[in-house]
Formats: sequence, structure tokens, C-alpha cells
Amino acid sequence: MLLVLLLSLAVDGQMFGTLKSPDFPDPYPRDTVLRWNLSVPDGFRIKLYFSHFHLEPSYLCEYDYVKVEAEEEVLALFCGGEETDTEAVPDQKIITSSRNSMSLLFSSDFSNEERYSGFMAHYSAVDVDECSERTDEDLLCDHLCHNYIGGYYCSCRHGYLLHFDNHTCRVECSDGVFRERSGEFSSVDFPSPYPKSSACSYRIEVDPGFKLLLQFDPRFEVEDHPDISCPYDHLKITTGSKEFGPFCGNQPPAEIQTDSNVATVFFHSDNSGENLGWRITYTSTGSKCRAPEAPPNALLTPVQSEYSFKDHIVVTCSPGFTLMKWWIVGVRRWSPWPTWCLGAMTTAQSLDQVLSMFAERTSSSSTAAAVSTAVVLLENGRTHNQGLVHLPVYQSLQHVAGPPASPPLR
Ligand SMILES: [Ca+2]
Ligand SMILES: [Ca+2]
Ligand SMILES: [Ca+2]
Repeated sequence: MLLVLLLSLAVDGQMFGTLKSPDFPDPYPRDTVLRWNLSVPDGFRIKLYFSHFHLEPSYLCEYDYVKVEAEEEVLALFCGGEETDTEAVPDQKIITSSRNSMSLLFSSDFSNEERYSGFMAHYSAVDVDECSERTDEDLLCDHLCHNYIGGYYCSCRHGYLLHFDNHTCRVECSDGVFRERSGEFSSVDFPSPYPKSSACSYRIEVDPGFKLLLQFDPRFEVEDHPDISCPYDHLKITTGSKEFGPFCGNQPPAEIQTDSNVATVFFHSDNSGENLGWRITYTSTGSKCRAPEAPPNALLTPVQSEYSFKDHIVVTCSPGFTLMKWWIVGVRRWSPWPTWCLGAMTTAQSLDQVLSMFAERTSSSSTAAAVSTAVVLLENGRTHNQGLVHLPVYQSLQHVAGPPASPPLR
């Protein structure tokens, strides 16, 4: 009559322990199946070794055996008293589980004529060094990994913040406003991979009257998906009421000619992937102005085939002459350049006389200064009486003036 002893023992949460065959050190009984299910806390794995092993030998351990399993995988199958081609013994081997559980199965068949003494084994919990092993892709630290007994934690390089997922490092990147007429900006660290888990917005604001042109660096790489439009990372641009994007993938978007003097570039990245990012160069162009003609006795620089809004022009009087009065009428209606370099009236007294004549004719307050060089800034004007649009902002060495509404005396 067969008596099969089938027993399963769960050993939870112990950090170490000893396992023995039934009746050890006396011979183990026949027809016995005994299983130990070991588990230790998360962050540990189990190390097992045998201090004594003596089981019935059999071809491929088909009679009596000890089987060590973890994660439904057989880590070892032992039987006999010494290693042969078909039988393995534990000897000095250390068996380690990949995670925090392990099971050991002892099985004896119906015979035990030689009276084998069985086994004694020891297990203990050992720390998993998550930082050096990196088995689970999802748990890797984005930047720095710190191991400790029973766990690990992540931190970020200087300038980055740990995202609430505790693994990825994000950046603060939403404070940039670009007010220069041209410039460039890029994803953080470009062309090294951009930070994960970040939402960045960049604003360009140039003076009203300008139109922004955005151009992308040929090196462009934003994580994409073959079927779905930019589900992970994307770049979006809004200019006034228009939206461009989302953009992702390996091809830079075509240049964007906006109708606006403001644009917002928004960039989102998710918590995975290593992609180079993007760089945007922007320029802005103003309305075109007709090329001004140099006033008498003066030179204009720079000489350009065309001038546009906000260009600077330098008016330099010939030696012995002083710039008396200037204004530019233009953009919509460009009149002859009413600027004079007068040699005859360079004293304060005579200048006042000229001014009073201007005032009579224009009924507006006008001032002027006697300087020999002025930098004139072409700018948006207001509609003045008589329908002229003038461009009143300029700077000179020392002078700012409101222009008269109509051309003064020659
Ligand atoms: Ca046996
Ligand atoms: Ca650890
Ligand atoms: Ca990504």
C-alpha cells in the first residue's frame, strides 16, 4: 500500500531560514512530496545553498530529487551524491532567485533501499542592487540611481527636478520670452536628448508691425508613432488665432511664415525615450519703406536696396553743416526726405528763428537741435492731419522732436 505524503509549506517574510528533508538527519521517507514556498520582502531576492545533500541517484533524477523553482522557471534539479553526466548535485553552488520568491520541491519515489540521508539547505534574503542590474526597463532612473538595502531611489542632475513618477527628470522651461527681432532657441540640451516629463513653452514677442518667420534646424527628432499622430512628444505653435502642429518625427517642419508679431511654441515630452529634439531660428520682417534720398549736404548710411520698418538710418551732415530738422514721411506715403543740413543757421539764435517759422506754418510744437549726425529709426506712424503718416521715433546724439505736419520752408 502506497502512502504519499504531499505537503506544502509557505514561509513568508522571513529573512533567512533552514530547510531539511523529512526526518533529517535520518533517511527520508519514501513516497513523499514536500514543497517550500519562500518569499522575502520586495527589493530582496533569495539566496539558497545546501550544506548537506545525499539523495538516491537516478538517470536525469527521475526517482528522488530536489527541484528549485522561481517565477515558474526551474533553477536547479538535483539528485544523487556526486555530479555525473546525468545527475547534478548542489555541491557549493549558490542559487539565487531573480525576484523575491523561490520554491523548493522535494520528491521521493516508492523505494529507499540504500537509506539516503536527504539534505539540509539554508536561505537568506539579499538586497537587489537595482542600480547596477537594471532588469526592469520601466524602473530605471532617468539620471542617477542610488541603491540601498531593500530598495533604491532616483535623483536628478543639477538643474532638473524629479518628476512625481520618482523616476524621470523634468525641467522648468516656461519662462522664456524672446523680444529681439531675431533669435533662436531649442529643446533643452539640444542636440543631446531632451528631458522627459516636461512641458515647455516659449514665447516670442516682437514689436507690432513685424511678422515672424520660424525655421527649423535640419536636425529634428521628436518621438513619434507610426500610426497615431504624435501621441508621446510633440511641438505645437500658435500665432494669434492660428495653430501649427503638432509636430513630431524625424523630419523638420517646413518654415512657418506667420502673420503675427507674437508666437508661442509649446513642447511636451512624456516619460520615456531618448530623442534629440529641435531648434527654431526666428526672424522678423517689417513693412517695406521706399529708399530715402539723402538730404542736401548729407550722407545716409547704410545704403540698402530697400529699407523696412525699424531699420536704422544714419544721417551725417557734410563738414560745416548741422542737421536742423528731420522727419520721415513714409510707409504708406513716402514724401521727399525733408531733412536739412544747414550751414547758415547753426547758432541757437538762428535756430530759434527757424523753429518759429516752422511753428507758424504747422501750428504744432516743433523742436530741433544742431547736431551733425542722427540715427533715424523707421517706425510705425500715426495718421497725422493732411493724411500723412509720419515716422516720428528716432534717436540722435541728443535730440528727440515731434515733426511738423507739413513740409517746412526750403
Ligand atoms: Ca527512492
Ligand atoms: Ca536595493
Ligand atoms: Ca518621449
